[in-house]
Amino acid sequence: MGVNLQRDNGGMFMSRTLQKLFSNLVLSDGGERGGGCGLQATGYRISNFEFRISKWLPSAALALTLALTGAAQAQLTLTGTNYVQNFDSVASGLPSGWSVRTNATSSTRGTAVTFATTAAAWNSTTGSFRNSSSATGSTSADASTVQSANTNRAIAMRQTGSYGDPGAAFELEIGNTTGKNGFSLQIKHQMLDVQTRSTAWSVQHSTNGTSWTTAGTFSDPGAWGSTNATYNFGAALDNVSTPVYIRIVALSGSTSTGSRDTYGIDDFTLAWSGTPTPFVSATGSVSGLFAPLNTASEAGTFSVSGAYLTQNLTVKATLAP
Ligand SMILES: [Ca+2]
Ligand SMILES: [Ca+2]
Repeated sequence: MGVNLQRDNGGMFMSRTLQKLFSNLVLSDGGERGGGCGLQATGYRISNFEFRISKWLPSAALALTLALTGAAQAQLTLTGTNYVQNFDSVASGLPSGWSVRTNATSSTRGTAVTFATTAAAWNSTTGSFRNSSSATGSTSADASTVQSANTNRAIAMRQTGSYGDPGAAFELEIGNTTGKNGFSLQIKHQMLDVQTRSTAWSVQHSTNGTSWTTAGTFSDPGAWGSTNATYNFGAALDNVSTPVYIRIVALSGSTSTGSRDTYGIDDFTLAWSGTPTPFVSATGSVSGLFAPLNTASEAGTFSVSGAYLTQNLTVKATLAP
């Protein structure tokens, strides 16, 4: 958000706007001389200053949103208080922000690969990411025709010795989390075709695509069906102005021998808290500056900082009588 520096009444000094977006707002310029934010008066004594929230600038906010959208159309834009993805429309393609990848590692996102939108049977051994019937409300004995007809879909993948083992990843890219905090994820891990090999699927998050934090790992249960899991991301994804990534990834090669499972995810539900309370703080003081009439006073220096600001911050100098 921006900062307005305003003089209380009349005069010629200090009427400017600094723009520094997002949190950790610090005024580091603004004085006619000296460092920091200098207040300079002519013929007046500056007795105090105060902070107050000034008008919001909708045009600035709008421009920011458009710029982010234009930069990467594949990103998901968060609205409201949660994001629920049931994947029931994947016959038309992956939802906004989602990609499926191979060759992902602990420090890379890997390479986006094709998602097969045509419904595939759970036991299809073709190495692929694909549109599958969800395990929720189904039974392991469902024929492929029943699976295809099921309106409850999931996104799934089958690893092979040359495809996605290791390095398969389901990834969601979010444009930003500005003004949002306290993220948590609920997801259904689905074991859709039980085979003898085992793959561990890690739930990870990142704010840069290269440094990833593991929130939890889903180990092969060895049994068909859906498993609910919840992951708390702490403050790691709070109020981030740049893209945020969440993925379910096979970081290590499968263990044991024989065939590989078909694994999928469904009902990906991301929740967050409301906008955190804005706060401002100040260090330094500009009180007690004094100069004869028509003579510049000493420059006073102070700094203002804040976080989670949703409106401009106005710094106001009040002149003593
Ligand atoms: Ca579904
Ligand atoms: Ca297995």
